[in-house]
Amino acid sequence: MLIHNADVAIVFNQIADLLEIKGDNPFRIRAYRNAARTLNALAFSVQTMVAEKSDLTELPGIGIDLAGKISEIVTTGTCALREQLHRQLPPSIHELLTVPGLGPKRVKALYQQRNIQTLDQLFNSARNGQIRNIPGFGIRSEQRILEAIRTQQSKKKRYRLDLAESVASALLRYLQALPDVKKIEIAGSFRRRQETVGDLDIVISSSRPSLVIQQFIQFEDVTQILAQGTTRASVVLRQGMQVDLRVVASVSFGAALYYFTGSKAHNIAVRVLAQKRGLKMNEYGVFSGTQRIAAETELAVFQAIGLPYIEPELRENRGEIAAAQAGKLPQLIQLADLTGDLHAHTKASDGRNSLREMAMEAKKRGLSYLAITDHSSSLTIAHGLDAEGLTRQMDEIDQLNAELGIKLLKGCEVEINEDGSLDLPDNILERLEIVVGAVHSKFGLSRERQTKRILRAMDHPCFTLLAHPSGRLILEREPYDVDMHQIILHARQRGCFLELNAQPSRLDLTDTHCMMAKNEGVLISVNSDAHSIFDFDDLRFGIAQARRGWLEKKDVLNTLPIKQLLSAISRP
Ligand code: DGT
Ligand code: CA
Ligand code: CA
Repeated sequence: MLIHNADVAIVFNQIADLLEIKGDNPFRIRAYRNAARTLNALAFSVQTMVAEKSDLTELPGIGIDLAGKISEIVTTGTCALREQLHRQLPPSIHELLTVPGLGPKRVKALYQQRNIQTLDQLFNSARNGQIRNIPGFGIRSEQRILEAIRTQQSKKKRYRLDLAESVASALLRYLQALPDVKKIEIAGSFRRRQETVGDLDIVISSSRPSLVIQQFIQFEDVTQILAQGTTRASVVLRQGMQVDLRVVASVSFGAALYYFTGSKAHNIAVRVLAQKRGLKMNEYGVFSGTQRIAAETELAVFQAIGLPYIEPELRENRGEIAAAQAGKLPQLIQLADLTGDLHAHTKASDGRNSLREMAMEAKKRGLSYLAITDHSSSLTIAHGLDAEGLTRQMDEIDQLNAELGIKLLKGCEVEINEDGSLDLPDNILERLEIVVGAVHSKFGLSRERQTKRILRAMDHPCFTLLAHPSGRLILEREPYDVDMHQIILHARQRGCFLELNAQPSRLDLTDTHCMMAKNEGVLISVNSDAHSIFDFDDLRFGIAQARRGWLEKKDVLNTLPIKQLLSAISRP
């Protein structure tokens, strides 16, 4: 795991904040802050120093204790002291630190004098005039807090990608039908296929921009016009989502599309690169002096600054620019690369279609195998199958396999019990071709116990792959606390696999964990987790997420032809 000096500095500043809120010794707090500053200013990597066993105490302001903390952080990725402090304070206290103008001193006063622990409590107290009398605060700072929380909340509202898609589609159809709209593309996080989007950014080319703007704001779902000019407008739709529109001339469509696709961090890094080549770039093009040398297509823009085309999903400034320069961009996986799907349900548990219907649909979509993985019995809300039910289903699969022309694999989505054991007897597990282990209970275990639980489940010789490894539901439920790096390393050691669940409410693994698995050489299975024949549609969301995680065809288990797949998942 690559850990930068800045990462260590962040941990030290967090520790200093937490110590300060607790009212710890000011000298100790200052030592952490100074150490963070030292680390940020350092020209060489402390992780390398630790690896080379250099003496960290030779760095200014770093004593034996801090040196120990640094090596702890660069080797484990975390710090026991920080976790301990987190446990001693309310878990939501860090929310308060995100409010502009609230540092640890003020958070300490709010917490200790008014017992304010969450943003909601802060907001309500401020609204009720209960902040102004705390020493160090006044009516003005009370108002500033209210304003800051309001803007933070309006900024924070995000939408799941699939919901954004459904909102966008009607608007897109309306705009595409306008005679003055030449090219149109939704840019921003939507085009980068981020799992959630804050707003939609639409780029249009037209020779009559103000007319297009007029028509845009007349769209039936527009409920509020935030801004309107001759080439741009921002509106709010009935569903609450903001849409920013830019209308440009055809000659600069590529430059505008590139700019508004972002991400901002990517744009900034690319602009620096252009500057190094003596070029200027913005949403109107790439310029050499006053001469525009590229703008019409994205590809032309990339070429003008000496780069190959970089796919939108990669544009997050996570190394894609260096990879592009080195000719080492990944050949990203595509939906058509999938040869099968290793996680699907039928009416036998909580699915809506029969085994035959699911099989026929998967075949229709060009898949050559489908694992049937209904729930095991302890998941009663999903009417899980017991040993007898599974045996019946296996017989049915044998019959269909002889008839349908798509290979059905005998599987089960097996509950991982709290102690890491699996929820089916061994003699049944041994008869299954694929065992998809899943956590659906006890989300609140400590990081250590939750990680142990999953590692132990993977130790079972029949375990094939870990379903939705983090358990999160996007914008609804946080992931449970686990050490994903350790899980990935264990998967490699055990020869098992991790799922990228394609449901747009899950998209679990996350993009960065996909990247981590790839770097550690663990294959990912992009699965629909279909509960009806329509859910195979979700595979494209899974593929988008996989692409954001830099995955190539070779990194994905279910791109293998059936024969190789069976040998990859077979038990030793
Ligand atoms: P979102 O809407 O929060 O999901 O994320 P984005 O990436 O769609 O961000 P948004 O809507 O604020 O802006 C769209 C794109 O415009 C962004 O990805 C990059 C570009 N952009 C916006 N602000 C800046 C800026 O200050 N500098 C640069 N270089 N690009 C920017
Ligand atoms: Ca956006
Ligand atoms: Ca925007």
